[in-house]
Amino acid sequence: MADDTSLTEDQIDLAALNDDDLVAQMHDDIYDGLADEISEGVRILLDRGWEAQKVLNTALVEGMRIVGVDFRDGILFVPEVLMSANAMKAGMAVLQPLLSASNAPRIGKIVIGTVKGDIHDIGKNLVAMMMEGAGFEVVDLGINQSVDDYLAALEEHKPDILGMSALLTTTMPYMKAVIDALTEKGLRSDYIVLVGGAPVNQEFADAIGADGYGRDAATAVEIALEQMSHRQGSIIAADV
Ligand code: B1M
Repeated sequence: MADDTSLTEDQIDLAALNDDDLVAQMHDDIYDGLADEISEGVRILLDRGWEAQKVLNTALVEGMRIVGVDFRDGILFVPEVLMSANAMKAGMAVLQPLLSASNAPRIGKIVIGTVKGDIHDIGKNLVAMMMEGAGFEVVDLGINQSVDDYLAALEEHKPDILGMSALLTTTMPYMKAVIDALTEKGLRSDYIVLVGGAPVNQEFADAIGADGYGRDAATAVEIALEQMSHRQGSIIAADV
């Protein structure tokens, strides 16, 4: 009798699923924190000709959105959501070379980090990858960055853009503390300040004096490019 010994009874053959069922299964696998299955699902979709961006948004980001709803409603707890985050990161690792690959000439440099008190880094990592893909040199400071950390990094790396991410309503005001510190030191106009994260919006960005707000990673790149062209335009104008 022919028998497929490569799969145990409760394992699903992801490659045998059609696109819609595979994406639905990947949402479940993110929910259940199954990193290996997510890496495999991402590879299958790419092999089927899906664009990296479509895999990211349809399979991964949407899966995480569902996790967020049950986290909010007290159905999922921190340890489970951490596993979901690991699964999401496993999928992002497969996509990373595609999202950050760039033939574009180096456009500028961005220093990016998640603000103090906040350890969420998935969205910030995505922004960093896509900035690289657009031709930016990216210095990723990681999470939980204090005013002093940002100032030291700006001094060391001399970027064009400072990017800050915050995922908590309690940490987003910290972005203003960083901008205020730049202003106090007379450094504010040296950098384009770009902010983002789930609770942040344009109104908040305007209120704290940021130069730009990115709703998502793709928009963040658009805004960064737009701001860079203004900046380069003004540098050229000042030179003549
Ligand atoms: Co947290 N968490 N979490 N969490 N967590 C949220 C943010 C929350 C909305 C969940 C909920 O209640 N529905 C809620 C915040 C509520 C609020 O403040 N209003 C919340 C909470 C409460 C908490 C804790 C306080 C829970 C607790 O301990 N009781 C705790 C806080 C820890 C801390 O930071 N001090 C906590 C912990 C965690 C985990 C560690 C378990 C884990 C993080 C793991 C990690 O990041 N390595 C986690 C996760 C995973 C989430 C959710 C479920 C998913 C976040 C995510 O990765 N989304 C989240 C629910 C949600 O957001 N719906 C939630 C996917 C990602 C691609 O999207 O990060 O929004 P996002 O990034 C997007 C855009 O926002 C934008 O582009 C990205 C890509 O498109 N963007 C930028 C982001 N940064 C940008 C910067 C830019 C421009 C655009 O320019 C520089």
